[in-house]
Amino acid sequence: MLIRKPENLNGLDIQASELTDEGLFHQRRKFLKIMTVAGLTGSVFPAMSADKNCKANLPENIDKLTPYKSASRHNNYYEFSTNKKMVVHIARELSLKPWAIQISGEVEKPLTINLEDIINKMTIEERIYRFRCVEGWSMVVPWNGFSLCELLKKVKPTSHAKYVEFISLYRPEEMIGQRQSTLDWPYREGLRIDEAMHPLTMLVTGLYGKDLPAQNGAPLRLIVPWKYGFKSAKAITHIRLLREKPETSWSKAVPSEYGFFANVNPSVAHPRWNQRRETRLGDLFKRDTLPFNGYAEQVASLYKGMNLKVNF
Ligand SMILES: Nc1nc2c(c(=O)[nH]1)N[C@H]1C(S)=C(S)[C@@H](COP(=O)(O)O)O[C@H]1N2
Ligand SMILES: [Mo]
Repeated sequence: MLIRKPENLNGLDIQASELTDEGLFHQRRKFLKIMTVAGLTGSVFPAMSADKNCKANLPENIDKLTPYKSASRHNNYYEFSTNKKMVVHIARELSLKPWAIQISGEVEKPLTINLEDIINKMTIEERIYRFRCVEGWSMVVPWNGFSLCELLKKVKPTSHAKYVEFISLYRPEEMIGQRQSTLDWPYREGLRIDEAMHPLTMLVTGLYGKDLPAQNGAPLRLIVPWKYGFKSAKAITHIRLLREKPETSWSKAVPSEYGFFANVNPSVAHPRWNQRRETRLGDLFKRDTLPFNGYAEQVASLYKGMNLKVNF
Protein backbone atom coordinates (compact mmCIF):
# COMPACT_ATOMS: atom_id res chain seq x y z
CA MET A 1 0.00 0.00 0.00
CA LEU A 2 1.42 3.35 -0.99
CA ILE A 3 0.93 6.40 1.13
CA ARG A 4 1.19 9.58 -0.81
CA LYS A 5 2.93 12.50 0.82
CA PRO A 6 2.27 15.79 -0.93
CA GLU A 7 5.35 17.60 -2.14
CA ASN A 8 5.48 20.90 -0.30
CA LEU A 9 6.33 24.24 -1.75
CA ASN A 10 8.51 25.53 1.02
CA GLY A 11 12.00 26.86 1.54
CA LEU A 12 11.71 29.82 -0.80
CA ASP A 13 13.29 32.06 1.83
CA ILE A 14 16.50 32.75 0.00
CA GLN A 15 18.79 35.31 1.55
CA ALA A 16 20.50 38.15 -0.23
CA SER A 17 23.92 37.02 1.05
CA GLU A 18 23.59 33.86 -1.01
CA LEU A 19 23.76 35.86 -4.19
CA THR A 20 27.50 36.38 -3.79
CA ASP A 21 28.11 32.81 -4.86
CA GLU A 22 27.33 33.70 -8.41
CA GLY A 23 30.24 36.12 -8.70
CA LEU A 24 32.60 33.54 -7.27
CA PHE A 25 31.33 31.06 -9.76
CA HIS A 26 32.16 33.22 -12.75
CA GLN A 27 35.75 33.43 -11.59
CA ARG A 28 35.91 29.74 -10.94
CA ARG A 29 34.41 28.62 -14.21
CA LYS A 30 37.39 29.99 -16.10
CA PHE A 31 39.43 27.28 -14.45
CA LEU A 32 36.92 24.52 -14.85
CA LYS A 33 38.81 21.50 -15.97
CA ILE A 34 37.49 20.03 -19.15
CA MET A 35 38.44 16.41 -19.39
CA THR A 36 38.95 14.86 -22.77
CA VAL A 37 40.18 11.37 -23.43
CA ALA A 38 40.70 10.06 -26.90
CA GLY A 39 38.99 7.06 -28.37
CA LEU A 40 35.42 8.09 -27.95
CA THR A 41 34.38 8.81 -31.46
CA GLY A 42 33.66 6.09 -33.94
CA SER A 43 30.73 3.72 -33.85
CA VAL A 44 27.56 5.16 -35.23
CA PHE A 45 24.43 4.23 -33.37
CA PRO A 46 22.70 1.33 -35.15
CA ALA A 47 19.19 1.81 -36.45
CA MET A 48 18.75 5.18 -34.79
CA SER A 49 17.79 8.46 -36.32
CA ALA A 50 19.08 10.53 -33.40
CA ASP A 51 21.91 13.01 -33.78
CA LYS A 52 24.94 10.89 -34.51
CA ASN A 53 27.39 13.02 -32.63
CA CYS A 54 25.17 13.80 -29.62
CA LYS A 55 26.01 17.48 -29.78
CA ALA A 56 23.65 19.79 -27.98
CA ASN A 57 22.57 22.91 -29.78
CA LEU A 58 21.85 25.30 -26.94
CA PRO A 59 20.85 28.92 -27.24
CA GLU A 60 22.87 31.25 -25.05
CA ASN A 61 21.45 31.50 -21.55
CA ILE A 62 19.92 34.88 -20.81
CA ASP A 63 18.36 33.97 -17.46
CA LYS A 64 19.88 34.90 -14.13
CA LEU A 65 21.62 31.96 -12.51
CA THR A 66 20.18 30.56 -9.30
CA PRO A 67 22.86 30.84 -6.60
CA TYR A 68 24.67 27.62 -5.72
CA LYS A 69 23.43 27.80 -2.15
CA SER A 70 19.81 27.96 -3.20
CA ALA A 71 20.12 25.12 -5.68
CA SER A 72 21.88 22.92 -3.15
CA ARG A 73 19.71 23.57 -0.11
CA HIS A 74 16.22 23.19 -1.50
CA ASN A 75 15.88 19.61 -2.64
CA ASN A 76 13.33 17.02 -3.51
CA TYR A 77 14.85 13.67 -2.58
CA TYR A 78 12.36 11.40 -0.89
CA GLU A 79 14.95 8.71 -0.17
CA PHE A 80 16.14 11.07 2.57
CA SER A 81 13.24 13.28 3.53
CA THR A 82 10.07 14.85 2.21
CA ASN A 83 11.26 18.11 3.80
CA LYS A 84 13.25 20.09 1.23
CA LYS A 85 15.41 21.81 3.83
CA MET A 86 16.30 18.58 5.66
CA VAL A 87 17.64 16.67 2.64
CA VAL A 88 21.03 18.40 2.66
CA HIS A 89 21.66 17.39 6.27
CA ILE A 90 20.63 13.75 5.97
CA ALA A 91 22.19 13.10 2.56
CA ARG A 92 25.61 14.06 3.90
CA GLU A 93 26.07 10.52 5.24
CA LEU A 94 25.61 8.81 1.89
CA SER A 95 28.74 6.94 0.79
CA LEU A 96 29.44 7.67 -2.85
CA LYS A 97 32.49 5.46 -3.46
CA PRO A 98 32.74 2.99 -5.02
CA TRP A 99 29.83 3.55 -7.40
CA ALA A 100 29.05 1.08 -10.15
CA ILE A 101 26.63 1.68 -13.00
CA GLN A 102 25.09 -1.24 -14.80
CA ILE A 103 23.74 -0.84 -18.33
CA SER A 104 21.74 -3.83 -19.53
CA GLY A 105 18.74 -5.03 -21.49
CA GLU A 106 18.37 -4.44 -25.22
CA VAL A 107 22.03 -3.66 -25.90
CA GLU A 108 24.72 -5.45 -27.86
CA LYS A 109 27.36 -4.67 -25.25
CA PRO A 110 26.05 -4.75 -21.69
CA LEU A 111 28.31 -2.89 -19.35
CA THR A 112 29.06 -2.65 -15.65
CA ILE A 113 31.45 0.17 -15.04
CA ASN A 114 32.77 2.28 -12.21
CA LEU A 115 31.65 5.84 -12.27
CA GLU A 116 35.25 7.05 -12.24
CA ASP A 117 35.91 5.13 -15.43
CA ILE A 118 32.94 6.76 -17.10
CA ILE A 119 34.04 10.22 -16.05
CA ASN A 120 37.57 9.61 -17.29
CA LYS A 121 36.30 8.62 -20.69
CA MET A 122 33.78 11.38 -21.20
CA THR A 123 34.22 14.99 -22.10
CA ILE A 124 32.62 16.79 -19.21
CA GLU A 125 30.97 19.97 -20.38
CA GLU A 126 29.00 22.69 -18.68
CA ARG A 127 25.44 23.47 -19.68
CA ILE A 128 23.16 26.05 -18.18
CA TYR A 129 19.62 24.69 -18.09
CA ARG A 130 16.31 25.83 -16.72
CA PHE A 131 14.86 23.26 -14.34
CA ARG A 132 11.21 23.24 -13.38
CA CYS A 133 9.49 21.17 -10.71
CA VAL A 134 5.83 20.31 -11.13
CA GLU A 135 5.25 21.95 -7.73
CA GLY A 136 5.75 25.35 -9.33
CA TRP A 137 9.33 26.29 -8.39
CA SER A 138 12.21 26.50 -10.80
CA MET A 139 15.91 27.29 -11.04
CA VAL A 140 18.64 27.97 -13.60
CA VAL A 141 21.94 26.24 -12.93
CA PRO A 142 25.14 25.27 -14.71
CA TRP A 143 25.35 21.48 -14.70
CA ASN A 144 28.53 19.56 -15.54
CA GLY A 145 28.17 16.31 -17.39
CA PHE A 146 27.70 14.77 -20.81
CA SER A 147 24.92 13.72 -23.16
CA LEU A 148 23.37 10.39 -22.19
CA CYS A 149 23.50 9.68 -25.92
CA GLU A 150 27.32 9.43 -25.69
CA LEU A 151 27.13 6.64 -23.16
CA LEU A 152 24.28 4.78 -24.85
CA LYS A 153 26.14 4.75 -28.16
CA LYS A 154 28.89 2.73 -26.47
CA VAL A 155 26.60 -0.10 -25.41
CA LYS A 156 24.94 -0.24 -28.83
CA PRO A 157 21.20 -0.44 -28.24
CA THR A 158 19.52 -3.08 -30.38
CA SER A 159 16.71 -2.16 -32.76
CA HIS A 160 14.28 -3.48 -30.09
CA ALA A 161 15.28 -0.83 -27.58
CA LYS A 162 12.26 1.48 -27.40
CA TYR A 163 12.57 2.81 -23.86
CA VAL A 164 15.24 3.52 -21.28
CA GLU A 165 14.69 2.94 -17.58
CA PHE A 166 16.72 4.66 -14.85
CA ILE A 167 16.95 3.09 -11.42
CA SER A 168 18.18 5.02 -8.41
CA LEU A 169 20.16 3.66 -5.48
CA TYR A 170 18.37 1.40 -3.01
CA ARG A 171 20.18 1.55 0.32
CA PRO A 172 17.78 1.90 3.24
CA GLU A 173 20.67 1.72 5.75
CA GLU A 174 21.75 5.16 4.58
CA MET A 175 18.62 6.42 2.88
CA ILE A 176 16.27 6.64 5.79
CA GLY A 177 13.31 7.75 3.70
CA GLN A 178 13.37 4.32 2.05
CA ARG A 179 12.28 2.77 5.32
CA GLN A 180 8.89 4.30 4.64
CA SER A 181 6.63 3.46 1.75
CA THR A 182 6.21 7.01 0.45
CA LEU A 183 7.15 5.59 -2.95
CA ASP A 184 7.76 2.08 -4.24
CA TRP A 185 11.57 1.97 -3.87
CA PRO A 186 13.94 2.13 -5.60
CA TYR A 187 13.02 5.37 -7.39
CA ARG A 188 12.49 4.58 -11.05
CA GLU A 189 12.08 6.81 -14.07
CA GLY A 190 12.02 6.32 -17.81
CA LEU A 191 12.26 7.93 -21.22
CA ARG A 192 11.40 6.92 -24.74
CA ILE A 193 14.58 6.00 -26.64
CA ASP A 194 14.46 9.10 -28.84
CA GLU A 195 14.13 11.29 -25.76
CA ALA A 196 17.05 9.49 -24.14
CA MET A 197 19.14 9.93 -27.30
CA HIS A 198 18.30 13.60 -27.61
CA PRO A 199 21.50 15.58 -27.04
CA LEU A 200 19.87 17.83 -24.43
CA THR A 201 19.33 14.81 -22.17
CA MET A 202 22.26 14.87 -19.82
CA LEU A 203 23.96 12.69 -17.23
CA VAL A 204 25.22 15.05 -14.59
CA THR A 205 28.26 14.72 -12.33
CA GLY A 206 28.64 18.29 -11.15
CA LEU A 207 27.01 21.61 -10.43
CA TYR A 208 28.66 25.03 -10.71
CA GLY A 209 31.98 23.38 -11.58
CA LYS A 210 32.03 21.43 -8.29
CA ASP A 211 31.30 17.80 -7.61
CA LEU A 212 27.58 17.17 -7.57
CA PRO A 213 26.37 17.54 -3.96
CA ALA A 214 24.82 14.39 -2.46
CA GLN A 215 21.50 16.16 -2.02
CA ASN A 216 21.35 17.00 -5.75
CA GLY A 217 21.80 13.37 -6.75
CA ALA A 218 25.51 12.56 -6.55
CA PRO A 219 27.40 10.94 -7.95
CA LEU A 220 25.37 10.63 -11.16
CA ARG A 221 21.92 11.90 -12.04
CA LEU A 222 19.80 12.52 -15.06
CA ILE A 223 18.73 15.97 -16.23
CA VAL A 224 15.98 16.29 -18.82
CA PRO A 225 15.49 20.05 -19.01
CA TRP A 226 12.20 20.13 -20.96
CA LYS A 227 10.39 17.81 -18.51
CA TYR A 228 9.12 18.29 -14.96
CA GLY A 229 11.83 17.71 -12.37
CA PHE A 230 10.65 14.31 -11.15
CA LYS A 231 11.79 12.79 -14.47
CA SER A 232 15.40 13.67 -13.61
CA ALA A 233 16.31 10.70 -11.40
CA LYS A 234 19.14 11.04 -8.87
CA ALA A 235 21.86 8.62 -7.73
CA ILE A 236 21.50 6.30 -10.72
CA THR A 237 22.85 2.74 -10.42
CA HIS A 238 21.10 0.97 -13.31
CA ILE A 239 20.15 1.94 -16.84
CA ARG A 240 18.07 -0.61 -18.70
CA LEU A 241 17.07 -0.53 -22.35
CA LEU A 242 13.66 -2.03 -22.82
CA ARG A 243 11.12 -3.06 -25.43
CA GLU A 244 8.19 -1.94 -23.30
CA LYS A 245 7.46 1.26 -21.46
CA PRO A 246 8.76 0.92 -17.87
CA GLU A 247 6.64 1.65 -14.85
CA THR A 248 7.90 4.75 -13.09
CA SER A 249 7.73 5.46 -9.35
CA TRP A 250 5.63 8.60 -9.36
CA SER A 251 3.27 7.44 -12.11
CA LYS A 252 2.67 4.27 -10.19
CA ALA A 253 1.98 6.16 -6.97
CA VAL A 254 -0.31 8.86 -8.41
CA PRO A 255 -1.01 8.29 -12.12
CA SER A 256 -3.33 11.27 -12.40
CA GLU A 257 -0.58 13.66 -11.29
CA TYR A 258 2.63 12.26 -12.71
CA GLY A 259 2.58 11.11 -16.32
CA PHE A 260 5.24 9.25 -18.22
CA PHE A 261 5.96 12.08 -20.66
CA ALA A 262 5.53 14.97 -18.20
CA ASN A 263 6.78 17.60 -20.62
CA VAL A 264 6.63 21.07 -19.10
CA ASN A 265 3.39 22.44 -20.50
CA PRO A 266 1.69 25.56 -19.16
CA SER A 267 -1.55 24.73 -20.96
CA VAL A 268 -2.12 21.40 -19.25
CA ALA A 269 -3.58 21.89 -15.79
CA HIS A 270 -2.35 19.84 -12.87
CA PRO A 271 -4.78 18.86 -10.10
CA ARG A 272 -2.65 20.42 -7.38
CA TRP A 273 -0.27 23.03 -8.75
CA ASN A 274 -0.67 25.82 -11.27
CA GLN A 275 1.45 25.05 -14.32
CA ARG A 276 1.01 28.42 -16.06
CA ARG A 277 3.38 30.24 -13.74
CA GLU A 278 6.43 29.40 -11.67
CA THR A 279 8.62 30.92 -8.97
CA ARG A 280 12.37 30.94 -9.49
CA LEU A 281 14.17 30.09 -6.26
CA GLY A 282 15.00 33.46 -4.71
CA ASP A 283 12.50 35.51 -6.73
CA LEU A 284 9.59 37.36 -5.20
CA PHE A 285 7.38 37.33 -8.27
CA LYS A 286 6.16 34.55 -10.44
CA ARG A 287 6.94 34.32 -14.13
CA ASP A 288 5.24 32.56 -17.04
CA THR A 289 6.14 28.93 -17.60
CA LEU A 290 7.28 28.22 -21.15
CA PRO A 291 6.17 25.25 -23.28
CA PHE A 292 8.81 22.52 -23.02
CA ASN A 293 10.42 24.78 -20.41
CA GLY A 294 11.72 26.98 -23.22
CA TYR A 295 13.26 24.14 -25.25
CA ALA A 296 10.45 23.75 -27.81
CA GLU A 297 12.73 24.59 -30.69
CA GLN A 298 15.00 21.69 -29.79
CA VAL A 299 12.47 19.03 -28.73
CA ALA A 300 8.93 19.74 -29.97
CA SER A 301 9.52 17.65 -33.09
CA LEU A 302 9.87 14.53 -30.90
CA TYR A 303 6.15 14.75 -30.17
CA LYS A 304 4.72 15.41 -33.62
CA GLY A 305 1.24 13.93 -33.91
CA MET A 306 0.93 13.27 -30.17
CA ASN A 307 -1.87 14.73 -28.10
CA LEU A 308 0.04 17.08 -25.83
CA LYS A 309 -3.08 17.98 -23.85
CA VAL A 310 -2.77 14.76 -21.88
CA ASN A 311 0.36 15.14 -19.83
CA PHE A 312 -0.47 13.66 -16.44
N1 LIG B 1 16.02 9.31 -6.76
C1 LIG B 1 15.29 10.44 -6.75
N2 LIG B 1 15.37 11.28 -7.80
C2 LIG B 1 14.64 12.42 -7.80
C3 LIG B 1 13.74 12.72 -6.74
C4 LIG B 1 13.66 11.80 -5.65
O1 LIG B 1 12.92 11.99 -4.67
N3 LIG B 1 14.46 10.68 -5.69
N4 LIG B 1 12.97 13.87 -6.79
C5 LIG B 1 12.74 14.46 -8.12
C6 LIG B 1 12.11 15.76 -8.10
S1 LIG B 1 10.46 15.81 -7.74
C7 LIG B 1 12.77 16.91 -8.41
S2 LIG B 1 11.99 18.40 -8.53
C8 LIG B 1 14.23 16.89 -8.62
C9 LIG B 1 14.90 17.85 -7.64
O2 LIG B 1 16.26 17.98 -7.91
P1 LIG B 1 17.17 18.98 -7.05
O3 LIG B 1 17.00 18.60 -5.61
O4 LIG B 1 18.54 18.80 -7.54
O5 LIG B 1 16.63 20.36 -7.30
O6 LIG B 1 14.81 15.60 -8.44
C10 LIG B 1 14.02 14.53 -8.93
N5 LIG B 1 14.78 13.29 -8.86
MO1 LIG C 1 9.63 17.90 -8.40
